[in-house]
Amino acid sequence: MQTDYSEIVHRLAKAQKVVVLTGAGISAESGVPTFRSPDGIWSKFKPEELANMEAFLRNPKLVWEWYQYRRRLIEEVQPNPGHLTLVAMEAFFPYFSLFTQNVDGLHHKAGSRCVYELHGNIMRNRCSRCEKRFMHSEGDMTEGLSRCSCGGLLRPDVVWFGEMLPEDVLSKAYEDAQSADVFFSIGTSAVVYPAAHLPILAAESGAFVIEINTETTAISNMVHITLFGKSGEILPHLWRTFRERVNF
Ligand code: BV8
Ligand code: ZN
Repeated sequence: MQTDYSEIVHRLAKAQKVVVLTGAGISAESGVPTFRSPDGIWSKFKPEELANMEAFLRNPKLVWEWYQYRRRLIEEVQPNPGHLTLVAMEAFFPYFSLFTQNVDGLHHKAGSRCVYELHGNIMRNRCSRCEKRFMHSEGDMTEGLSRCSCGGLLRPDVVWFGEMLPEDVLSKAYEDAQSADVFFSIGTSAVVYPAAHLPILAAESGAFVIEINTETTAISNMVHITLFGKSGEILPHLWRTFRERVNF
């Protein structure tokens, strides 16, 4: 069934500002398991058991092993056509920004420049006292608690539950969501806040909101269009259609 992209093409053709939010779904076709799908990485554990400071202090070995497992997996994967299409879109629009909840670094690896990491990056560790960052290969630790030279506890440089998102990134995200002409929500179940608030804020502020997902989500009833399917297939197809229509 041929999807009718005419409304989307029309909106994109006159858009000055295009803003994108991505979640784990955009990396699924690269082989990175999502969080909440049945075979997702949280199917065995609950986020509360792993992605928070209390769990880390209670069982640092388990949490480090979970991150090391994910890091080894992510080091082997490549961006997929969904990531690559967003790189092409960034080059086309007068203003384009990409906010990702993903910590896998695949947007950077694909070549996106205007990427903001809402939840940090799994390939870095951070000192919980002086905030110094280390690439994770430096002094890997899966045993116990390791410390920075300042004595602070080292931890993965990601945002855990109950932790604030990077202030500068979050305020930029709110600013862009409120002023976008077109807002894409791609591959996210839209259950984790404050990131999940961005498409809602965009819709409330007058943006045309397009969701791309393999299933309905918590925001499907409030976006303008949901394109059901894999982002690695829909994005390249949509972009090809757009370029033909505006013969760009
Ligand atoms: C904060 C980093 C406050 C670590 C992550 C009750 C109500 C509302 C909010 C809360 C609440 N109780 C607690 C909260 C706050 C909490 C929250 O939102 N909880 C939720 C679960 C209810 N939020 C927080 O704690 C945040 N901080 O609020 O601080 C505060 C205030 C004052 C002072 C101090 C603090 C911090 C949230 C960040 C947590 N960190 N990750 C790590 O990765 O290890 S969250 C984690 O979930 C990832 O970042 C992930 O990106 C994010 C969202 O998940 P998704 O990306 O959407 O992935 P998911 O698997 O869920 O969905 C994938 C989707 O893709 C699916 O829809 C699927 O259908 C689709 N899909 C699959 N394949 C494809 C596809 N789509 C397209 N193509 C495909 N091929
Ligand atoms: Zn330190």
